[in-house]
Amino acid sequence: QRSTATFDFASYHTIEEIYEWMDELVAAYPSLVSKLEIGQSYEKRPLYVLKFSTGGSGRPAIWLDTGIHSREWITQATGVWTANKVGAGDASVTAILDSMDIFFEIVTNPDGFAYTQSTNRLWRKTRSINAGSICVGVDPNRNWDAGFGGAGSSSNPCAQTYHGPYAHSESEVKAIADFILLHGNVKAAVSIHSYSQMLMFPYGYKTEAAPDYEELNELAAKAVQDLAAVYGTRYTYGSIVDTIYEAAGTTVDWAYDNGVKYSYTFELRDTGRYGFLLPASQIVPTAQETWPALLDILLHALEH
Ligand code: ING
Ligand code: ZN
Repeated sequence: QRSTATFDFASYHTIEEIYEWMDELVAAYPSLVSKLEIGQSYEKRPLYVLKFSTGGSGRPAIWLDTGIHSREWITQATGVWTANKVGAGDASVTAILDSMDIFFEIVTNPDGFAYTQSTNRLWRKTRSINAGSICVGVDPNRNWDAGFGGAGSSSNPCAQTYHGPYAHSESEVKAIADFILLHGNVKAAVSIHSYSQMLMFPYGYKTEAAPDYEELNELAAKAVQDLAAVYGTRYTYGSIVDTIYEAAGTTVDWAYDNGVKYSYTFELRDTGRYGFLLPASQIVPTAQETWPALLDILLHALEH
């Protein structure tokens, strides 16, 4: 197949290369994969979502996103590898695709991603202009309507965790929120970040345990065990607030509070040696080890 034959999954790619690869994936597996545009970024780039579906109508769905923080390059790269794996119809996903659709946004913050390639490799936020400030951008993982503006987010436009002027002010965030609400039957949402080697679930905006804490925690334990079985990479897991820190306005808290029971967020490799500048030699191993953990979550969502 064209896309699998010529694309180098072991390298980091530009936004143009990734967009081109998406079209090749659709061309290679047209009966399974299609490309939707769910909106536009602040700088008017398209917000593309790959849809994997074997048919049916109104099927339950899985939402996956990578790259909402633009500098976390291992996530978009893992997204490409993973979407290819799903597209190629790996036997492990057949059962899922028999009854569920998968929606995958790989370049979730395209303006930020372009900026990491042109100007500042460590850019995290969106690129929206903040009225009354010389500082640019909003943290798209603090902009969601879930404890918006609370602890672990900043009201300072110059901060890396600036929550923005109001919830869903960022078109990149609003497009996903609208998509998930309009769809109405999203069973699992997995939002992929780096780095720290963690698998987390709600809540981040409050210390209270989620109503489904026991089930989410057990599933996380299994997922990190299966991840470690591949290359011995150790992940910690638990609620966001217990595992990393209090953080208001995050993707998975919003998803959970809006009916997506299996809402998880990964922090991929590493634990800080290379941090955001993870060598390209680690792309494929990172994606390979993440795959069984992701499958655990998807299969659990399928069965429950
Ligand atoms: N860290 C995340 C951050 O947004 C996180 C940690 C992820 C918190 C998901 C809450 C939910 O601060 C990175 N590296 O982005
Ligand atoms: Zn992040």
